[in-house]
Amino acid sequence: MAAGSARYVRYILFAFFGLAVIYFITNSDRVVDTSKSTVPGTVPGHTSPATDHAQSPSGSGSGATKGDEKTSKPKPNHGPGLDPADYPMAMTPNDPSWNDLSGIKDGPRMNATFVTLARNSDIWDIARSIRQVEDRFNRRYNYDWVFLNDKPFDDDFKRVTSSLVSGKTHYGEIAKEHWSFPPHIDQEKAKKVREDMAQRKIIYGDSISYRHMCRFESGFFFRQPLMMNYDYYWRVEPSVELFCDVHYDPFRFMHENNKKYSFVLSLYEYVETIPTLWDSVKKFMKNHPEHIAEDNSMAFLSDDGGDNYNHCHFWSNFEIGSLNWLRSKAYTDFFESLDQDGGFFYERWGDAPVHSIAAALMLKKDEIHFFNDIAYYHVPFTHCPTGEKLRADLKCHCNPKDNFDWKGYSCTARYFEINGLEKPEGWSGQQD
Ligand SMILES: Nc1nc2c(ncn2[C@@H]2O[C@H](COP(=O)(O)OP(=O)(O)O)[C@@H](O)[C@H]2O)c(=O)[nH]1
Ligand SMILES: [Mg+2]
Repeated sequence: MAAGSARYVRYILFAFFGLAVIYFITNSDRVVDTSKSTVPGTVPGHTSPATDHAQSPSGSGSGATKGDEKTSKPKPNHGPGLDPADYPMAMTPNDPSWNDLSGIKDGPRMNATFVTLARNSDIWDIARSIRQVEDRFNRRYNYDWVFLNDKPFDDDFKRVTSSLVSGKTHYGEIAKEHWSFPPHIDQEKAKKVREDMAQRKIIYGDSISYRHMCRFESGFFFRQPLMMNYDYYWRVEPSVELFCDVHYDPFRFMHENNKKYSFVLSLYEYVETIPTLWDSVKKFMKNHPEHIAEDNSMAFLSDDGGDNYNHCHFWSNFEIGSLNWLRSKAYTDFFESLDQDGGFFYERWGDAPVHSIAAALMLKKDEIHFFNDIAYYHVPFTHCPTGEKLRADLKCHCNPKDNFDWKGYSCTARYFEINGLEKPEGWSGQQD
């Protein structure tokens, strides 16, 4: 009897010990999980916005968060260094894994980042843009995002943007010499131009900051310290919209197809803002014939073999491009030559014609890409793919009637023609 009850006591003790061990394991796990979200405004896998000025463009393997390790789920198989051949991209609905839009996408990542130039006051307008880019693409890829400003970003801006971006966020303040008048500019002459443009009601004609912005985007964003270790960028502005799912990685598409510059909208530039830009370009072409590509897109820019500029340009508020190309001697020689001529201040040269002319003259035709499947809006123009099936496949929410591509003021038809490309289904009904 005594031996029997001792046995029961032993069973009870074993059971109690077992329960205690289980309780301890579960509880300690919860403590670790909670601790990763104790820094306000941060998300697992992000650096704290208050301290994050470090450079760690990792090609974004950052989807593997602590949480994944603790719950011992299989680690997402993505990041730099994986063999692309093992992870073919789904480019059409017929390709396997086309419909796999949940979770983090397996496969290689490019050394790439989103980049946004913004003021603190742009916070809610850029929040809208980020949310759409994340929902339509980046939540599955977790690429980094670099924010640049001529003033320090405030904590609100950092907190809100970091909470929305799925990759790492970095915040950079632009050096004075990249956001000011170069010494050779005659201040009196530049002032008179602004006054005259104000009278003629030319958009942003009297603005100094807009001119610094255009010069910065033309010549300096790609050589900011935070951008130096990346190979590709995707420019995102406040208040833009993405209307369709992006099923594949456009950075990887650029890399694998040797594309250096891309666009979704093109149009004619306001003549009043660039009266002498083409003269400067012709001077550059004469001084640097070595930088002009043989199979270039001069026919996109000029209807008379280069004598006159037809004002066509790619709209640079959307760009996915190669940073190494912008940092090349060809592009930097081009920018330096234009900058010396002073038109960023004596006129109001925009970064869109500057990038576009450079791409059209110094890249081979097939290094420039039109992303028909990235549907996009920046006031006041929309790129919405023609072709009902494509829009349904991509779950687009744009009104096809808003598509600007085939209207008279767009240059996209010209791009198609000079490249011998077949226009997409439904284009001919959209010409007016
Ligand atoms: N930090 C900073 N960003 C600016 C300034 N002016 C314009 N930007 C940014 O530069 C980009 C182009 O400016 P935006 O006002 O959109 O010009 P628009 O698209 O040509 O009408 C946007 O990303 C703006 O947030 C400025 O003075 N400071
Ligand atoms: Mg804009």
